[in-house]
Amino acid sequence: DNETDTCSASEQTYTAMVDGERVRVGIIMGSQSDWETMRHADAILSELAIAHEVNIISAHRTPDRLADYARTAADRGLHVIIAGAGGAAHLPGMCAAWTRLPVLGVPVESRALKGMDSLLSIVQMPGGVPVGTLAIGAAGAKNAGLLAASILAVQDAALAARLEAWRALQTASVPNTPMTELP
Ligand code: RP5
Repeated sequence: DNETDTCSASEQTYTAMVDGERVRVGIIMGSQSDWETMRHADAILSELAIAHEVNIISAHRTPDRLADYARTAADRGLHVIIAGAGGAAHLPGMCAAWTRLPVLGVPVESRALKGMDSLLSIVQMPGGVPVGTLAIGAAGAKNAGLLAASILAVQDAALAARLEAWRALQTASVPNTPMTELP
């Protein structure tokens, strides 16, 4: 682990600590327009008190930024990267090409093809460079956050307890029977 507060990559400076915690998860997205989807990953990580960073990185508009980010990610102390993109969504795959860290891909719902283009672009990685692909849209972003938490929880007992508590609350919130009369 890098012991300094920040780590300079060639182009950008990334903060290594948030609220005294080392940043373990990086959320990246191809465009500002992806935030509406990717905010659900950000929200779940915040809920589970997992220090994380959020950046806009486009595989085709900012290719050097991507290479820089992904190649330095492991040395900067990240454990998981969540990458969301839409359309010809090569961001997660290109990110995975530059790092050995687990990359979770979130297909953002595109206007033209409703995210089927994003899904197929992300999920169909040829054998050799994996991307763990989640569902299209908000559910996928939320589950990417939860999956990142599960991965980190393997080695972090306090986080494992928070994640189990989160799951227990979710279970408790499901009623046995449906409300048959709508308010
Ligand atoms: C992709 O193109 C982004 O991930 C985004 O989902 C999509 C559209 O981007 P904008 O035209 O809204 O910037 O690169």
